[in-house]
Amino acid sequence: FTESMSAGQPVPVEIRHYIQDPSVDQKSSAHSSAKQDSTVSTYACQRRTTLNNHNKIFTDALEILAENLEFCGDQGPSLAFRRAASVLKSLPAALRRQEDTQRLPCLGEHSKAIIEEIFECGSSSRVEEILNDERYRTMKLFSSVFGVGLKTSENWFCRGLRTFEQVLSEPSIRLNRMQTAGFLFYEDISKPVSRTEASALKIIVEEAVICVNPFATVSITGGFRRGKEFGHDVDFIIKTPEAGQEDVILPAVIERFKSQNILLYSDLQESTFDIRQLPTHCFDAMDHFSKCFLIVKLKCEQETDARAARDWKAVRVDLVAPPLERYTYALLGWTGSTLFERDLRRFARLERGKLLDNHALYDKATNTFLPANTEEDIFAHLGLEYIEPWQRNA
Ligand code: DCT
Ligand code: MG
Repeated sequence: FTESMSAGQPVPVEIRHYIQDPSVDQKSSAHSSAKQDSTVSTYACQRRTTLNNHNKIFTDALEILAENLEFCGDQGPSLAFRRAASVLKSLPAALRRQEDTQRLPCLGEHSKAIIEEIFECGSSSRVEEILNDERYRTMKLFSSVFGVGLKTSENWFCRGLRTFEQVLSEPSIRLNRMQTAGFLFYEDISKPVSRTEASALKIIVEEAVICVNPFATVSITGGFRRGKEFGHDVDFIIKTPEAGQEDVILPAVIERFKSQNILLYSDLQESTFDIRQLPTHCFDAMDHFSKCFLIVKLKCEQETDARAARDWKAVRVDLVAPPLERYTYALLGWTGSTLFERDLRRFARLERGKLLDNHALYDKATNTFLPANTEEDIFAHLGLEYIEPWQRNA
């Protein structure tokens, strides 16, 4: 951990947890003023985090530090910075002075030092250094390609590669199908998808789904459900009216997109869901539902690229089709944000002795699965105040 930091840089200390009595009513955290900061919960699922971030100057800096640590494989310390940023995102106002950080949870010495420097100089020298760092810049570039993860990015970096041109002209590199599509459509899919584009896609997905099953419904999930104006993809969850129909729907949607000549890439992952294997104890892994990762053509009004002379834009779309009785857990999981979900699961396990994932909620004390028809039911089982999707931007 120490070695991963550049020489001479302060080292983040272990993040302090100001674990609260979970039975304490968290109502005040939603409207906390600086005076009430001691009530800010250490769990993101007990904070209301809208997109109205009053502390962007600090959270951007902390998230760059987190990202850089992720690129170095230091997941633990990275998470500490993500948590620190998340706490600041939930505050009802901007920090005004360094002392405002005193009673906030999840802010370690290192995060506080970064905030202090930003107060004093307007920016953090460590962050500036990272932004100019060759490894950071290259990892950021390579991992921005669909299908290129951190391992592959690091491999390419360690081999001395620095640009897409170098990667693509390196004879020993064999791209897989996903990476090939990632490079082919890079220009389009690296651009943010707008809410308007997401709504246009919803109509296309709905039309295809209804052709297969007129009673199935499509809902937007992920960042757009949390109210974001832009996303890196569009996530949809499909609800089928009867159990057992979820397995046929995605292959049929893919076939329909093919016949409409709008499918540019598809990776269908068939369901590996087995109710007998619940509860899972692996909460960070992908869920077992039928899902697909697509790149589709979305018709645009105006021609975006005169040279390409095309009237469409390539867009990344994810579809998930859980069994009907798993729908609520899947919807909650796919709505995110990632940190919000992580803390919901952590809270369930540590504070309530329950296991939550995208498939189910399990009570270890009674060895039973807890039923839920709505997301509100799940929050209620956990003894949490309901947090609306637009307040889950932790
Ligand atoms: N998720 C999940 N299980 C998976 C994959 C994703 O629970 N196997 C959750 C985490 C967040 C949500 O689904 C959507 O994922 P992303 O699209 O990566 O995140 P986002 O919040 O929608 O961000 P963006 O706006 O960039 O798309
Ligand atoms: Mg998304």
